[in-house]
Order: sequence, then C-alpha cells, then structure tokens
Amino acid sequence: ADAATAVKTHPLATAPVAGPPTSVDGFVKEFLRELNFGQGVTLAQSTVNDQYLALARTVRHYLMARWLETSRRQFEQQTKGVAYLSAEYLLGRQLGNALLATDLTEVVEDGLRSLGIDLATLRSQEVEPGLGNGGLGRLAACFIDSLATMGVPCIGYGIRYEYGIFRQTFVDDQQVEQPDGWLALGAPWEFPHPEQAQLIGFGGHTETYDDEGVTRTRWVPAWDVKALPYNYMVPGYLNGRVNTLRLWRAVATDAFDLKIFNAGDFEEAVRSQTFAENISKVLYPEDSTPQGKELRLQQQYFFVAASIKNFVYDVLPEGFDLHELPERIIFQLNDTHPVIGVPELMRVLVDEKKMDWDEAWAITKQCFAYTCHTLLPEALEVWSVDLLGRLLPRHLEIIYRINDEFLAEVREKFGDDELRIRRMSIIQEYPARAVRMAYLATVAGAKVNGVAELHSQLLREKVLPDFDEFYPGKFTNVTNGVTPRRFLRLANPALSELITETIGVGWITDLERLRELEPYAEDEEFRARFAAIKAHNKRRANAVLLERDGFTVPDDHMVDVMVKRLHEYKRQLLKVLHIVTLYDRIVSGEVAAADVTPRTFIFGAKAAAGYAMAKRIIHLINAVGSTVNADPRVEGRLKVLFPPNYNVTLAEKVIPAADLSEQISLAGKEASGTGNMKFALNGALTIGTDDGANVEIRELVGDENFFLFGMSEPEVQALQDAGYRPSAFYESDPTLRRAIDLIASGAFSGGDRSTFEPVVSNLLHQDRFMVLADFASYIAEQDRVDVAYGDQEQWTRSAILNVARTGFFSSDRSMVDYIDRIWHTPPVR
Ligand code: HBZ
Repeated sequence: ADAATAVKTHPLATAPVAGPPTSVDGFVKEFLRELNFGQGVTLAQSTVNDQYLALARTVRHYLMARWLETSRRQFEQQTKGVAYLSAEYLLGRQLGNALLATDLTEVVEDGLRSLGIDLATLRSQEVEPGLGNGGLGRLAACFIDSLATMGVPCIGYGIRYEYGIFRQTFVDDQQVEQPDGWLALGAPWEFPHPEQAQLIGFGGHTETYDDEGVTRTRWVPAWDVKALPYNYMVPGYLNGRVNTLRLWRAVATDAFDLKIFNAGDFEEAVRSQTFAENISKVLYPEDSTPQGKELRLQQQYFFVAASIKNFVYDVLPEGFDLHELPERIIFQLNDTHPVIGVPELMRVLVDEKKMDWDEAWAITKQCFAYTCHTLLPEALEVWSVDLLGRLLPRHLEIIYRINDEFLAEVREKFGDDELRIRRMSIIQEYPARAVRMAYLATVAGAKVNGVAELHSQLLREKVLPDFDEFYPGKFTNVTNGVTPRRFLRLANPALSELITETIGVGWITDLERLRELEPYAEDEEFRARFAAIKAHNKRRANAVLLERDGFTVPDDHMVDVMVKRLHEYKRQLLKVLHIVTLYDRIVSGEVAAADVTPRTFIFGAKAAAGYAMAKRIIHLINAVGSTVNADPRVEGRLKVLFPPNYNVTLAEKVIPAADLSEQISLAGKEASGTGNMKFALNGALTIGTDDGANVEIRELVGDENFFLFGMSEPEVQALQDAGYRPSAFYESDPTLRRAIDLIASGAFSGGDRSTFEPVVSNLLHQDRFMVLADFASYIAEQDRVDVAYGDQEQWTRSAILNVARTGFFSSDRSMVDYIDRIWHTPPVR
C-alpha cells in the first residue's frame, strides 16, 4: 500500500512523458529506435512491413501524452460523456488519419524520404480494420472522430473481431468469401489491457434469497468467458484530444479449461477454450437481415455487459452514487444490437447494487437512447424467448417485468384495447414467442431517433406509430453525417488544397463554410482548376485500380459509380438494366456508338454470404461487364468495372473520382445513406430517388443540380395498395422488355438461359422493390444526365455547388444535433 501511495503521489505521477520532438530529426531518431528496438531489425534488414509497424508505433508516441492527459482530465472533471455502444466500427486505415490529426504528415514524409522510404508505400501496407458491414459501422467511426475533434468526452465500446468483414474475391464472376485476417501482420494501433479483463456469465439459472429481510434475485451463470479490453486511440483533429475506443476480445477463463483439464480431458479443455474464443472470432456479415443465431446473441451480450461493467466499476470513481448515473453518462444504442444492455444495467443496479426496482428503472430510462437504422420489417431484431431464457435467464425475467409494467401503463392511458396491447407488447407471440428488441429500446430509451428526416418521419408514422402516440416527444431525427477529415481532407487532397487556398482552412472543422465557395462556381478559372482536380482524381483511381485489379479507367469517360452493400432494396439491378439498355441501343444499331456519352460504370458491393439473390446479382453485374468490356462494338463508349472487396480504403480513392453518384433505392427503404453525402462533398452529381438523405441533399443543392427520378414514398405506397404487377410494366415498355429479354436470352451467360432465370423471374413476378416500375423514369433521367454532361462548364458549376452546399452533412453537425436533442453533453476544454 505504501508503494502504491508513493507512486500515486510522486511529482511525475500524472505528467506523461512528452512525445518525441516534432522535427524531421526528432522523428527520424524515434522511427529508427522503433525499427531497431521495437521490430528488432536494422534499416537495411527491414521489410516494408517492419517499416510500417515502426512508423505506426512512432506516430503513437506523438499521440500518447495527449491520450493520457485526456483520460486524466476526464477523470478529474467527471463531466457527462457518451458511451457509444456499437457492434461495428468500420474504421478504415489509421495511419493517414493519425498523421493528419497530429499535423505530422510533412515531417514524416521528409524524414522517411531522408532514409530512402516512401510514405505512400508504408501507408499502403496497412490492412484496414474492417470491423463492420457498411453504413452503420462506418457511421460509428465517423461519430467517434467528430466527438474527439469537438472535445466531447466519449468512449466507443465494441467487439475486437479477430476476423472482420470477409475479403471478397470473384471466381468465374461469382463472389467467393475469404477470411479477413487483419491482425496477421501485426496490430500496431491497439493496446491490450489483460489486467482489466471482465468476467461475463452465460446460461444457468436464477434464484431468490433472503438479504436481511429483503427477497432478492441473483443469477447463477453456468459458464463464463473473459472479456479483454483492447484500447484504440481516437485522435481529435489538431486539438490535442485523444478519446478512446475500447473493443473487447473473448478468451476462456482459467477456470473454464482448468476444471475440464483436471478432469483429465485435455482435448475437451482445448475445445472449450475455442468455444469461448469463438465469441469474438468473426463479424456477422449479414446487414439488414439478422439471422437470430445464438452466437450473435452471445456477442451482443458479451460486449455490452463488459462495457457496462467497465463503466460502472472502472471508469466511475470509487463510491460514485449511481443515482447520479444519468448526469455522468448516456449509452447510445447503435441500432438494436446492444439493446440487451437495458436489462443488463437493470440487473447490475437491482441485483448487484441492491437498488429498488423503480429507482433503477427511473435511472435506466435516462441512461439509454436508441438510434434506428432501418425501415425494412425483416431487419428488426427479435430474439426467441426460448434462446434468451437459456442464455440469459435473468435478463428474460427483467424484460418480462419491464413489459408488464409498460403494458399496464398503456392500459392506463388507452384502456383495455387488447389489439393495441398485443401490437405494442415487447413480447411477440406469433410465429413464436420472441422479444422485439426495437420495442424494448423504444420503451427504455430516453429518445429514439431515425437517421434522416424522411426516415424519422416514416419511423414514427409506419414502424412505431403506437409508440409515437404513447410517448409524445420521445421521437426525434438526427440526420447522418460523414467526417470531413477522412472523406474530404484525406481522401481528396487536391480538392482540399483548392478549397483551403480559396476560403482558408476553417472548413475542416466547420464544414458549413464550404458555402463560401458558391460564388466561385461562376469563376471560369476556378472551374478549370476544379475540373482539372476531378481529372487528376480519375487518373489516381485508375492507377489504384490498375495495380489492384488490372483495370483501366479511360481519361475521357464519365465515371458513374454505385458503391454500397448489395441488397435488393438498393436496386443494383436497376443500374444493370440501364447498362444493358445502353448496350442494346448500340449493338442493335438504334444509336450510333459515336453518339453515346462514354461512361465507365464502377460497382463496389459485398453480398452477405447467405443471401442467394444478392449473389446472383453480383454474378449478373460481372457477366454483363465481361460481355460489354469484350465487345468491340461498344469499345471506347461503355465500360463496366467491378473491383472486388470494396472497402473504406477503396472508397477513399473511388469517390473523389466520381462524376455521377448512384443513389437509386426504392423510396422509403434506404434509411439515410452516407455514401450519397461523401459523393456530393467530393463534387459528384447525384442521380437518385426521393429517399433517405437524398431528400435533404436535393433540397440543399437545388433541383437543378440533382437528377431526381422515380416514385416518391407515397406513390410507392399507393402502387403497393393498388396491387403491383411488375409484368404489366414489362409488357407495356418495349425498352424494358428488350433489356430483360436480353438477360433472359443468355446473352451474358454464354447462351445459357438458366443462369439468370431466377433473377429475371423474380423481377417479372415479384419485384418487391419495384425496379420495373421505376425503370422508365430512371432511363429518361439518365438520358438527361448524358445531355447535361455534354455541357462541361455547366456540369462543373453544378459539381462546385454540390460541394459548396453540402457542408450540412458533416458528422460534426450530426454530433451537435445529438448533443442538443439527446445527449446534453457539452464539449470540455
Ligand atoms: O445504416 C445503414 C442504413 O441502411 C443506411 O441507410 C444508413 O445510412 C446507415 C447509417 O445510419 N444500415 C446498416 O448499415 N445496417 C447494418 O449494417 C446492419 C448490420 C447488422 C445487422 C443489421 C444491420 O444485424
């Protein structure tokens, strides 16, 4: 104890050692030290990977003092902060962002050059942590970047998957998934803290006991696993702040294998270790359609329980009065994946802290807020009572009680309206008894938000109308945003330089200042420079795609990009039908090739491994691409590129090169979209439906700078109600019929009519997302795109205005909205 006190009261106890000097010399010394002492190699012996790892560790050193200082002050100040609970963080590469945040890029570039090393080569060595599926995971990464930059206390909590989103390859034009061993070459950005491991229980039973005259419940789990925290730095942009992302890894407890080992079964001991470690082994690659698998629920409970325990027992100071929890923390639920945290906090407060149920519930209701990211009914998570009862028996009891009390309140307000009670119950009865996690989140959350205006409106009116009526004021909107640091400053250095030269650097942390660019749309010289940058970015994308996939992007082509997860509602098929239509126009002689605007179509999309239709659509895109690219009749006019394994790293190269951004989901299905924002900010024009955040993009950039097509959400609803018959569109539209017939004829499958028969017949007889209904409108609008592209001066004007008017979509603004409407967590100095 004496030794511990001596350490804590030492004059240097809380003063972190400063990082290396911010000079080329200071950097070079530190880098060589890392190479020699950290990697154990001389410069001459070192591989690119050695150099990358040494560089990453060197950059860490510059951030370390700030990180320690941020934590120390946060502990000292005890102001309210955000615990962002997310099963996914799609971070992208770390090195470039860390250099940007510390303003070290030039020093490092010069220092490395003096050693004969190219910074860009080392940056390419980094394998991005793909710990997310798509928009939801990337949103979490943007949000924690913004919070750090704005000086808002935040801990991101999640799972350190050993394997992130699969690596996609194509074999015979079809998707094949490979494991993503992102840790294989070293993980220089993480800080494991095994001494802070938490035990997380599972299974078993509950029992009541007498606690000095009070009957209490306790949970006796049957098995447990250890949750090891791995900390990651989340550096703010040039502000000396470094927040923390804490990801949990599952390992077997010693007791777990020791018991079995001692029983003489070595093999079983190893097997059970594997069993425990499976929990954080791999990211579920299903987006939008949860599978209800037991391991998935284990993952969810594992990370949420570890996070709540960590916060309550380690982050809060000793003796903290838990009645004040809502003044210290808000747990933001990124979709329903962490919602099991609600009964978990109740269990901690009631069973462990022996708090009265009503008091605990009053606290819990103030400590959670819920963000919904979907409108698709099949995407709303439900967990069978059977599974929950087996895995988390105490949590199921708690959920039942929450539901009983909630339904009693509903009865009180609305009377014994049994239909309504059944509709609103957290427990669904059919087809099987199951817990509706979105309902639990809505009942427990202080606020519930959608992710774009239209989405929030539909959420209130269509998905949770009873709850909106029951809880006036609970529902709100926060439109998504993207971080301008990664998606403009880092991804598009040329445009960033032009912007900074024109309006100063303030835009990087105050993106609305892009408005100051508006007048330059009329400046011929500015337009010329802007257009030259787009051309430069196309050449840069060309170089990357050439090296990566052997693809070339012709200099003189419009670059037309659709990158996002493969899902029927996003309607990659509509894009395919457009390409097939253009192809058919030329090969049938209807239009001379020379009269077609040259376009290169770039796709990027992963399909969930078990989503058969999505995989067929990938096959079709590749097949159409192979045919089109090999046909001399359309050479120089149409080109289709589908680089495999689209990820954040590729996005940073492709988005800045785009002329046209495809945002073509069926109205009412895409909650927000965030790719749409990234494209507009990088000067692409959007062709899109009135869906998600497209609505707000169009409002801001103006109708004349946006290509709108397709049905509106009310029109979709009306067609649905009237009875949608896709074949009627096929029969009455000859252009559509030709495109579909061409696919059905085997023209893209070596004459084999069976290959794409399931796609064609689904379109003709089901077409749940009304591709055929929007086809004519889409083609007509695409023809207008061609005409517009013909006037390059006007196109560039529009592109500049897209940049100037979309500053609203900074995730910094999203954070301001969350803070004002939901969190009430002011920035600290
Ligand atoms: O979240 C996306 C929405 O589709 C998109 O419109 C929105 O912009 C974005 C951010 O709010 N949703 C997802 O990305 N969803 C998932 O990735 C997902 C992952 C696992 C699931 C369910 C959904 O079990």
